[in-house]
Amino acid sequence: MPVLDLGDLVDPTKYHEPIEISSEDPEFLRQQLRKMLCIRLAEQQLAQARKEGLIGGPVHLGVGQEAIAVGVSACLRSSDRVFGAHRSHSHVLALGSELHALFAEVLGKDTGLSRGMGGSMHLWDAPRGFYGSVPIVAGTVPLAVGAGLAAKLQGVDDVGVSYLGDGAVEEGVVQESLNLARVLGAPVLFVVENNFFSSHMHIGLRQPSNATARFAQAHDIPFAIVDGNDVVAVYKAARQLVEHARAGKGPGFLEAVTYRWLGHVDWREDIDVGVNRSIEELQNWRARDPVGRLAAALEQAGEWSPARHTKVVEELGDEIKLAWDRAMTDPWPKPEALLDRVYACDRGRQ
Ligand SMILES: Cc1ncc(C[n+]2csc(CCOP(=O)(O)OP(=O)(O)O)c2C)c(N)n1
Ligand SMILES: [Mg+2]
Repeated sequence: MPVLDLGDLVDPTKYHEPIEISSEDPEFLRQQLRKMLCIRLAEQQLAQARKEGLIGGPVHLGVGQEAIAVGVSACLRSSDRVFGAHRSHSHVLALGSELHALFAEVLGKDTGLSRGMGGSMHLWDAPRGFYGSVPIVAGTVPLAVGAGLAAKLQGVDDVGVSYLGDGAVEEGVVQESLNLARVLGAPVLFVVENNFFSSHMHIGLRQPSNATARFAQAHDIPFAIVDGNDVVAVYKAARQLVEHARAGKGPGFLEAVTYRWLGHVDWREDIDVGVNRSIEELQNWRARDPVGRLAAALEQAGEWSPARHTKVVEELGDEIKLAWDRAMTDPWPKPEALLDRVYACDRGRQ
């Protein structure tokens, strides 16, 4: 059998055209566009603030990858159990977390998602279905399997969701998680955001194939490979796999091919340090913009306009400014919170 491969999805000169939207309701698509724009602008705010030295810890930004979290979240409900990792701002915002609570967390403030105890890489918003992100690569993957299995044992049709990167797939625990999920029939969706890089190393130097879905194939888990910069493609594929899991048929695996416009961490583009990462490649990926391609498709269908786009960007800009300014003036956690919350975050929020 030939080794699975991503085909022309890896060619950054392709897929620049407007996405195919005829199957979806325009109002739904406008909501998806607004969400992607909100995530983009929020992360650009974080990039700028980090550059200005206003944020103490590192921030891993996913600018350019917004369609994945937005498309997947459109298939989820707040009783599902979602887990992320070091690059998870989009995951929480797509589930509906407040901008202010995210910003406050990144700043280490008492009002943050993890009450200022975690920063950018330790997010938590269980009321909206987000059970946590941690910087240990692949650390939350088995937790998502456990959470999905718990739903099954509880007799509810909620699902676990594990966002992970192409680098994370190389951790042994991911193979164990895939195997366990399949053998126990755990309702869990593995979502690989394949942006080709693990820190600065390209997948071509790490793996014999660029397709991580071959691990799903090896574990007999149904999978889909999609253009991760096409929110409709992500949504449709995720919906099918989530429905499969909710119906008690076991796990699914979605490989979404994408690219991060910024470097591994913080605001720089890292075109000078990345192996195989050139300015030409970056420019081509910028042209495969998930936001621009949906906006263009809606415009072609007469459902969007440049004036409307500008208005939404302005509205979101105001929302972001308000949330940021509030987070900046919020209080720090009190020192005793260290003993109270770090090992009992749930209790702290009750
Ligand atoms: C167990 C572990 N090993 C190494 C690291 C250092 N590290 C942080 S992020 C990262 C790359 C992860 O790549 P990927 O999973 O593809 O996610 P991406 O950064 O591309 O979103 C590495 C190696 C870590 N945090 N944890
Ligand atoms: Mg990666």
